[in-house]
Amino acid sequence: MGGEAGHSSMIPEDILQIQADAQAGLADSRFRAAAARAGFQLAGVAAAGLAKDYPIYDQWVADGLAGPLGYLTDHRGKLREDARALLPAARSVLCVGMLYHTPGPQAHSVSRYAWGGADYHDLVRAALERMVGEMQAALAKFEYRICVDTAPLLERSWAREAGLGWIGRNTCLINEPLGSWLFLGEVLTTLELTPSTPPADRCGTCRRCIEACPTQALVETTAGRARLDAARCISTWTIEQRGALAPEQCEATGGLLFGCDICQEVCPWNRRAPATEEPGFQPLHPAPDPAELAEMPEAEFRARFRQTPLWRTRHAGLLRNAATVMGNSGDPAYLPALRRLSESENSAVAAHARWAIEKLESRR
Ligand code: B12
Ligand code: SF4
Ligand code: SF4
Repeated sequence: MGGEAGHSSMIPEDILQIQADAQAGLADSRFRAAAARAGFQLAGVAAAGLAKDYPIYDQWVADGLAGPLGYLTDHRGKLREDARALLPAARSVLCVGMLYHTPGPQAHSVSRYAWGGADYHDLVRAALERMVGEMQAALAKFEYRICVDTAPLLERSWAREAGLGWIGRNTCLINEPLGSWLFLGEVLTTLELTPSTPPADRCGTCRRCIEACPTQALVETTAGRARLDAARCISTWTIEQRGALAPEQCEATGGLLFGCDICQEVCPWNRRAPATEEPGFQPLHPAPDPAELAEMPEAEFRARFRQTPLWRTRHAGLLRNAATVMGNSGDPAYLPALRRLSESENSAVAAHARWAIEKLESRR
């Protein structure tokens, strides 16, 4: 009886809603299953629209914290305000996370994310293509756009919205239990999936990352959070900044050849980070010999690193960084390699090599 009455009172909108919910439910489960099969440990959904954290970004840029990163401050900056700037009909942002943690050596000069033989941009994008392909085979046709790092999208913010983790004081997205050694990727889509819930912030009273940063690049806010000053960050200097660095920057870079992981290494949430078996992320070059790099012909550099994140600095950038590391090593055995680099046609490489020679010779 009750069932009858309920059925007769049902109006077409209800039926449509139930159908829509069923479709969304199906799409939700297809997404999560396809994400897992494509190699993602994390998957979540945010409703496409205004980026809730955009005011944080806008203020960060206004306060000059983007430093030399022009792609964050030019005309593309505003596009980050709304995900629909990248796909006008988007209804959902499907966010995924891929672990890149491997049990490599404790002492390393290359940032973990660049240890492997694959560039995550290619690897994550290919995995997202597989994921979308599987979803398209199972669901009604939908429009989509894949983003991995380079699109003007606030990836950590969307990942937070989609429940993948919280934003730590080191500014990284941290997941309990995976930690922060994660690459993020997104699919903007016209599919309407059920939004996830952002998890609570678990930094508590910890300030380890702020204290450990060798250049004080993590600036604490009055609200007890932290912002990264890109102009002070060793990752910016060694990966993004072109040309010669100032002597103070060379000093502060220490033994870091490419990128910096210090504010993540000290994070307690990374202590029990599981390891990935993804072949493309297994450690091939966590701590290359800077003298060997200095002697490496450009063609060999290209052949070895063209498909890896190290390619970002190009040959000259890595030679420049190798000179800095040799200068900071205190080891005069590097002098012959540095003398050869000081004759480089690239003025930044030659300048760093001269700085390093002077530093090593002054210790004699
Ligand atoms: C520019 C950039 C950099 C710059 C600046 C980093 C920075 N912190 O902004 C430099 C070159 C320094 C850099 C370094 C690294 N990067 Co980077 N980088 C980017 C890029 C292209 C844009 C980041 C950006 O918009 N910054 C602007 C600031 C304002 O954004 P934000 O700090 O992320 O803060 C936003 C949110 O987190 C949120 N938020 C911040 N604080 C708070 C607090 C609260 C309470 C809330 C609610 C929200 C919130 O609001 C902000 C605005 O959206 C993204 C890819 C992308 N398209 O998003 C990758 C990205 C952030 N980088 C990544 C990685 C892996 C790295 C490095 C580990 C690489 C390395 N070892 O060298 C380091 C980590 C250094 C660090 N502590 O951040 C990953 C991060 C993965 C993760 N788990 O968080 C990303 C997402 C790339 C990817 N697709 O995987 N990077
Ligand atoms: S990556 Fe290194 S330099 Fe940059 S904020 Fe973290 S600890 Fe500081
Ligand atoms: S080191 Fe501490 S404060 Fe920094 S991100 Fe990790 S938990 Fe948060």
